[in-house]
Amino acid sequence: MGRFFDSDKITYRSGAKREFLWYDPERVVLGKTMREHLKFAASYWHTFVAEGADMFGVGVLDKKFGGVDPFDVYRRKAEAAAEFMDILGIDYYCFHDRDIAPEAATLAETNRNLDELSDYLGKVMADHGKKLLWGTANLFNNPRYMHGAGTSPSVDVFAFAAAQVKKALDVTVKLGGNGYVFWGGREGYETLLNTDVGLEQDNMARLLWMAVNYGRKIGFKGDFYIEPKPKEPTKHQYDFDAATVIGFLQKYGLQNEFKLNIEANHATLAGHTFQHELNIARVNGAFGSIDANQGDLLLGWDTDQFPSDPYEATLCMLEVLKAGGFTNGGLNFDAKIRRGSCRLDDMLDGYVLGMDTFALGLLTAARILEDGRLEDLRADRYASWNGELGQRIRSGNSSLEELSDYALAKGDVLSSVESGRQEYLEHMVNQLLFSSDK
Ligand code: XLS
Ligand code: NI
Ligand code: NI
Repeated sequence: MGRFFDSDKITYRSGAKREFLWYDPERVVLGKTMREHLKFAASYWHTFVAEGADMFGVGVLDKKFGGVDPFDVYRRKAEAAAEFMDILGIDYYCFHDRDIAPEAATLAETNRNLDELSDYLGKVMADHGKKLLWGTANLFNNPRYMHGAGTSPSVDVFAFAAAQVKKALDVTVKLGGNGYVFWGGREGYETLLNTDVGLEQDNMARLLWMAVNYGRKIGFKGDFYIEPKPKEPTKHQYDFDAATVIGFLQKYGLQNEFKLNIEANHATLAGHTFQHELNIARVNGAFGSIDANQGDLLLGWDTDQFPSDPYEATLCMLEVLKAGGFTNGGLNFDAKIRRGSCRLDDMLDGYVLGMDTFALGLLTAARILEDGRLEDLRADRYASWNGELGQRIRSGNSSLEELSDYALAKGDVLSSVESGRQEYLEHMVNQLLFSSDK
């Protein structure tokens, strides 16, 4: 029994009331342990800060963890976080600056709070062998950011945001962070009637460049990420989806400085699958990290549920494996329990659900790759591109004239079109997912 959570360490098939059924951390899959593959992280904001309030009601969970004065509450959050991660065997955590220390009346005072409490957090996490996957600045909560931060019409607000990013980078580096995330909470617009999109996007890129230059100057060796999201809280967010962000990065010459942090629920809000977003990131060399959660297709907002769908997790892990696995990134549960799950220990069930869902996903994705049929079929489908004509087009040595002559000589090409065999492939995935000899 812990100090904060009523649970012993949760392990693989222990028979205890909470156990992992698939997540066996030291099991080796395709040459690496499951723990190394999955690199699970706990999100500080959902897990140790948010108390379950929504637009219609107050919180239902007490996350003061017995603390009374404000600093004591934040210190206890750090201790509770380490205990929670120990129980689950989670190695990494992620935070916003404002999750770990309270904002004060002036920026100087706020920064002092952050210095003191991040020292404490760093010490607690180091004592427990926990590592920082990424840090970020909360540039969306405070009213000053109502019109945006890096895209605010006010240069003063832009400057304040820049100061906050500087400090958040300092803290991330101090705590040994492997990454730094930009999620553009209010970087978007409500109406074009009052918005200068061109200037706002240029300014956002300026802030990103400043962050890169400063981060590298102070010795940040990790990855910078952008986390795409199409809407909420603003009607239209500039970082709509992976493709939009990649185009933005290229326009401003930032493509070698940033990777993407792909969130499942943001993908579905953009009208894409999680797999699609990961795939677009991967094929553009921008795969970085993952915010693991799950939306509800009947609801139009970021419900941030714990992932429970092994099929989705399989398709996700297939992309991760094909990207060569995580380097600085990992699998951060940007997820919260439902408001009706009103006991602190319900959070353990949420994480067990999410971790086991991704363990199943990893095991099945590895089976798909080992089985080889899916990859072979895909390769076959494109085999003509390895032929003489295909090679010439690929090397840039063909022309419309040449291809016109070729097509005219053929007369028609319908006979060269093969079946896509979608149903066969879907059945195969089910077979690999559910066959008993896993
Ligand atoms: C909100 C985002 C946020 C980021 C971090 O929708 O997912 O939680 O991950 O600022
Ligand atoms: Ni997120
Ligand atoms: Ni989100």
